[in-house]
Amino acid sequence: MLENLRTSLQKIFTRIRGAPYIDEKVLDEILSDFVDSLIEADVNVDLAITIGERVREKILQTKLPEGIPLNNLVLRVLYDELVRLMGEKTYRFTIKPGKTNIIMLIGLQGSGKTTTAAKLANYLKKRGYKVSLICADTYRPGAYEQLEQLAETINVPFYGDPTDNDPVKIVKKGLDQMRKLDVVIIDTAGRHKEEKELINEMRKLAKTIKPDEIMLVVDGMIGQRAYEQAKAFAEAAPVGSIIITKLDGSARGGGALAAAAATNAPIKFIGVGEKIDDLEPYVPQRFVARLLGIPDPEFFTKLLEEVPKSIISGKFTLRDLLEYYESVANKRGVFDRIKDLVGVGGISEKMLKRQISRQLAILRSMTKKELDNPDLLKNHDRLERVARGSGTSLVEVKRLLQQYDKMRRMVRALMRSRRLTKEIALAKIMSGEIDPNEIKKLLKGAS
Ligand SMILES: Nc1nc2c(ncn2[C@@H]2O[C@H](COP(=O)(O)OP(=O)(O)OP(=O)(O)O)[C@@H](O)[C@H]2O)c(=O)[nH]1
Ligand SMILES: [Mg+2]
Repeated sequence: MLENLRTSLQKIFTRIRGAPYIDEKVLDEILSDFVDSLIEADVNVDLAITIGERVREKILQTKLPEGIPLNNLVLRVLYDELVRLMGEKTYRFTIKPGKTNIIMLIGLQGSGKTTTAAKLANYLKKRGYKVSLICADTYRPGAYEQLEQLAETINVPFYGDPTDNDPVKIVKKGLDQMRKLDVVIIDTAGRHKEEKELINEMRKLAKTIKPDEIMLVVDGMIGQRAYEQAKAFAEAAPVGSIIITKLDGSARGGGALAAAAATNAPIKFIGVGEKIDDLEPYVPQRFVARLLGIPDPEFFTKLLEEVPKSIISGKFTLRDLLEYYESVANKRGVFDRIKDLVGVGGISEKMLKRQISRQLAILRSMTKKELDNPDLLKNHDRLERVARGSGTSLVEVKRLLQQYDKMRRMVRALMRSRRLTKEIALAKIMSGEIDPNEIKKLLKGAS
């Protein structure tokens, strides 16, 4: 679906999510790519530029809630603006109970009316409605057979008369036969904007048949021209809603959706392929979320929610370090990592193990109060007591405290930037999952 737009937007989003640090320069690069991707999807150029400027302003003016990284704000603002561009409101297609709902499809030649009529019939049939199809296209050769065949495929009643060239008469006869059904879908002849005759015929059909809903079928490949087209049809007939087709793979589908949304006409369905099942109700939030590669729109609405204080204000104490050492000290691979982190490079694993067991001894020699509140260890007597109790030296105790302080800052930076608990943050740092450069940048940004 909308392959090009999706690819470029996902690239932008991956970059935002992964960026360790977003400054104005990075933001401007991101926004420039964003605007380009909209223009490439045939969104009106002025509109795309305006959106880019609005996004920038919103990002720079919003005060970030405590503990929420700028990345989240950028993601959220871009998502909001895309949704706004693509329609925002969801218009449900409803069937009125206790009557035969008459739905008439209109649109330019080749826009996908006949295919969509069958898709819609199939969609409704699957939801338990009794549906039928009527062919009111008396112009295109083969129109009758095309719809007849589709009706057969999905096994719904069909009416048409290839010998009659008065669509109004055909539809009236068809409706007479189908009064007991829930929905009758009428497929009409494709027209050009300039063809007065066909426009008049459409008007006449609308007037005499009085459909419950006239749906305009728009080819997504026409891009932003969907705007004029929707306007022109709305002037000629009471268009109730819009269906945009061919959004699969179309380079301009995004522009078509945006343009149609700009007319304020409700877009109710989108066509996403040639097959009978390729019709979907249009929900802008879900659509945009999928474009961005995240199926759940809730992800975006939660991006700026305040993080529970318990998560980001949790203090990383010596006790956490002790518990971590005790739980993993014997696991393979952990030693190399610790070597990198605490800067005891160049020593053998045997030596490191010995060091860690000495550090464990130091930690175990601390009182509960000291483990929870390292500030107490600023006291010289306490330090001496710990060194003596653990059978180590004052120097070793001091070094451990320095290493702890470094880890504490890393853990805190990660807790804040990724909204992690201290346990998960520490585990991520220790497992090497976090790029050391990212941590360096986080520390720089935090100070
Ligand atoms: N890829 C793709 N093709 C579609 C979609 N909808 C329709 N088509 C194709 O578009 C072409 C025209 O579809 P029709 O349903 O015949 O269009 P129409 O509006 O009835 O055409 P006329 O009756 O000639 O005005 C066919 O080849 C369809 O398979 C869609 O969502 N995706
Ligand atoms: Mg047709």
